[in-house]
Amino acid sequence: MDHSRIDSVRQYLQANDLDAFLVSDKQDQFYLANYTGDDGFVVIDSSQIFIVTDGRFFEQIKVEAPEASIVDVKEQSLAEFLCVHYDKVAIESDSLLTMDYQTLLEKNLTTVNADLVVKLMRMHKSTDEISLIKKAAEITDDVYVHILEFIKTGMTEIEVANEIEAYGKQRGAQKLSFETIVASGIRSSYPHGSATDKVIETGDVVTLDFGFVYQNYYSDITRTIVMGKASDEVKKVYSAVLKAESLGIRFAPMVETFGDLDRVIRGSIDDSGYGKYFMHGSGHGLGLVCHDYPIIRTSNDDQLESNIVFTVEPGIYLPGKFGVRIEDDVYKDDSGEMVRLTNSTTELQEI
Ligand SMILES: [Mn+2]
Repeated sequence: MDHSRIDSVRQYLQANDLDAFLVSDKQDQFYLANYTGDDGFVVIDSSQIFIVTDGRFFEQIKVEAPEASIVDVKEQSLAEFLCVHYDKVAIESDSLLTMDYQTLLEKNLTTVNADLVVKLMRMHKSTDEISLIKKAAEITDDVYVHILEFIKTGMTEIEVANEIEAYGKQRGAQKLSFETIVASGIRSSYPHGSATDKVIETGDVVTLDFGFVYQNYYSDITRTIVMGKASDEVKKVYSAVLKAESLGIRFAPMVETFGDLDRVIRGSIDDSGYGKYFMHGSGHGLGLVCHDYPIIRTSNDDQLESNIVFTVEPGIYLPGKFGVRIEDDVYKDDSGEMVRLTNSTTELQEI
């Protein structure tokens, strides 16, 4: 259990004149209380930590969170527990059932939405957290080197995805960050084309987007390759995406907010003439989930501070033709330098 994190929550409670904090998000429960049970709630007040759950998790709690007091939901529901002990509670809506929430309202408990309180804490990574993300990212780099050797025309996308997944797990990954994307030919113009039984053919552009989890921390990488020789149009689009990505990483220490970073990346794609074919955010935070806070889009005003790990992932998708996306995991260190956690080559690979 991380006391400085618990203290931050208690400072928030005090500053806002609240009695307790209901943690419903699973990753927040792990982050604050080291609890990994897939059912239950963590409640933090000014002096105690409670875990409200059922008997399946009691033994686990004794090991993971020995300082927490267990509340058996069979004896007292979450709503009853909160109403008996508190008047004003900060709640995370993430995994709170509407039914539980309604009971809280009926019992006249005052609630304050606190969805972003822990998410914002989680945004800044400790040295230990960064080294775990780096381990996860190193697995993706190893997989990419391997897959460049492995992939051949005549294989299906699913065969390639299976190899990516098996190799990553062999390298020590706990699980996949998300369902592996292998999108070839016209399918590469779908920003999120999961692998299918389509056969990879000569001339296909292939988008590989995958990631692995290492000790609960996520990585996420995308590379786009060509089977055979790249056409002039593919080369042109590829260099436009690569330029935008490199520019984003280079300028990140000089911009103020994540919105500014999005404008730099988007501006670069616009300048290359492909602006309308880049229809998603230019990156996202990375941590205990793959799409962590913040989402990097023009409207985001969060300061681009040091030790926030995030992805930079511009893409250009030409409908009916092909698509290119390049994605890396990075952060700004305390001296203001950008550090890359994924280090796979970004040079266009013609296989
Ligand atoms: Mn991503």
